[in-house]
Amino acid sequence: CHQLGMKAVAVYSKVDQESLHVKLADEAYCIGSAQAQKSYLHIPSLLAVAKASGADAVYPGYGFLAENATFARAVNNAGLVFIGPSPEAIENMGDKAIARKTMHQAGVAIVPGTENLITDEQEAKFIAEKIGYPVLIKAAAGGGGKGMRVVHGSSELVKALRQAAAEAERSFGNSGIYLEKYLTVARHIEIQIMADNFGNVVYLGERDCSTQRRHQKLLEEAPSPVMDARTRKAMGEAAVRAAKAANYSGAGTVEFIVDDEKNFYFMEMNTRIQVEHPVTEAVTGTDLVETQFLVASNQSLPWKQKDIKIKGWAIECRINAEDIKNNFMPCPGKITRYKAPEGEGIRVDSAVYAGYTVSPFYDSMIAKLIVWAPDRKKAIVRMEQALADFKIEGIKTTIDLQKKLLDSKVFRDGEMHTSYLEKHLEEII
Ligand code: MV4
Repeated sequence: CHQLGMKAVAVYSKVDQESLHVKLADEAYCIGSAQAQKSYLHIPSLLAVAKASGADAVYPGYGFLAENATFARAVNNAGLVFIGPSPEAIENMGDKAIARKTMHQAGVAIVPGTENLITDEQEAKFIAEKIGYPVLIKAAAGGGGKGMRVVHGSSELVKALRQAAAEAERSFGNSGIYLEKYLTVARHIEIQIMADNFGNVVYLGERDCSTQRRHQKLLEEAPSPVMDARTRKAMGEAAVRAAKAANYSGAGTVEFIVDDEKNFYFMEMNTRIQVEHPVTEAVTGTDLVETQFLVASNQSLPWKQKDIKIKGWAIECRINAEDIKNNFMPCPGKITRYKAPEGEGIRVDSAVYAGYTVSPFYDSMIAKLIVWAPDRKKAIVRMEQALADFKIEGIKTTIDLQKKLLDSKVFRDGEMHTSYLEKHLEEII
C-alpha cells in the first residue's frame, strides 16, 4: 500500500495487538476475540471497520475469507472494492466438481474420472473399473486435499463412497463427491496467472510444490526441475484458457498434477494470492501483490505474455512454529531471539520479531524464507546458508527440517513427488 502511495488500515483480534502488521499500518482496529469466528471471519465487523476508516478497498490476503464468495459479495455490496476475482468466479472454482467440468469444456485436460457428481454406486463402480484402481474420491466442496480418500480395489469402493459422502456432509455441509484416477508418482505443479478486468490474461510460469506433508506444503520452488519450455507453454496456455473460462480477474493459481511422462491434468484453481507467490516474483521480476492492486483499480495488465521471462531459480522454505519430533505439533510461545538472514538474493516475509509471543490460535507459519540465485545448485547453497543464519530461539521451528530436506538426495536430484514424504519423511528427519 505504501509503495503505491496508499494508506493501510489493519484489523486484528485481541491476541494480535502486538503483531507486526498492526505496527506497520497507518491505522488499526481491534475486531474481536481470538476465536476467528468472532474476529477475522466475522464479516459485519470487517465491513464496519472498512466504513469507519473510509477505506476504498479490502485486501483479503491468503487466509480466512480470501476465497469466500459471500465475503467478496458483501464487500462489493457495501460499495467497496474486493481485491480479487468476482464472487461468481470464487463460487464456481470453489465447487471442485463444477471447476472440473468447466475446465474440461474449455479444453483443459482433467484426470480421468467421473463426469458428474456420483449419484449411482453401480455407475461409479463401472467407471472405477474402466479407469483402473487405485482411484481417489474427492469432495466437491473440498480442495487442498481435504476430504480425499484413496480406494485400492472394487471390494472397498461402495463403503468408501458412503463414508466419503457422509464425511463431506459433516465437514462441508455438502455431500457431493466425484472420482478420479489416483496418480501415485506425480508432481504438484501450479501455474500462476494474472488477469485484468478487460479480458487480458498472462501466465507467469510454474511452481513445483511436490514437497508436502499431509497436504501442507513445506518448500516450493520455481521453476520446476522437470519442466521444459514446451510443457511450460502448454501448461501456461491451458491455465489461461482456464482463467478465461472462469471469467477470472486478479491473481490466481491453476493446480495441475503431472505424471512422469509430463502429461498434465487440471486439479483445482485457487482464487487467491498464495503463500508461495514470492518464488514466482523472484524468477519473473514482478510484484504480484502490487499488480493485484492495479487490476482492482481497473488498470490493464502491465505486461503482455512476451514480457514474462523466467530468470534463475527461487526456493521458498516455510518456517513454522512446530515441533517436528512431536508429530509437527504447533509450538506457540515467546520468541526470545530472532535474527533473520540477509544479503543478496535473500527475502524474508515474516510477522514476528524478538520478544513476540506466537499465539496458539492461528496457523503456525511465522516466516517465509525465499532465495533467488542464477541456477538451482546455487539456489540450494544460498538457501542452506540462509537457513544456517536464521536464528530463532524460545520456540521450536521447522528450520532444521528444511535443512534436512535440502540435503536429501531426492530433493537434490529434483525427484520429489507428491507421495514421497508420506512414506519417507522419517528417513529424512
Ligand atoms: C490428486 C493426486 C493424484 N491423483 N488427484 C492434493 C491437494 C489437492 N489439490 C489435490 N491433491 C492431489 N490430487 C489425483 N487424481 C495427488 C494430489 C496430491 C497429493 C496426494 C497425496 C499426498 C500428497 C499430495 C501432494 C500434492 C497433491
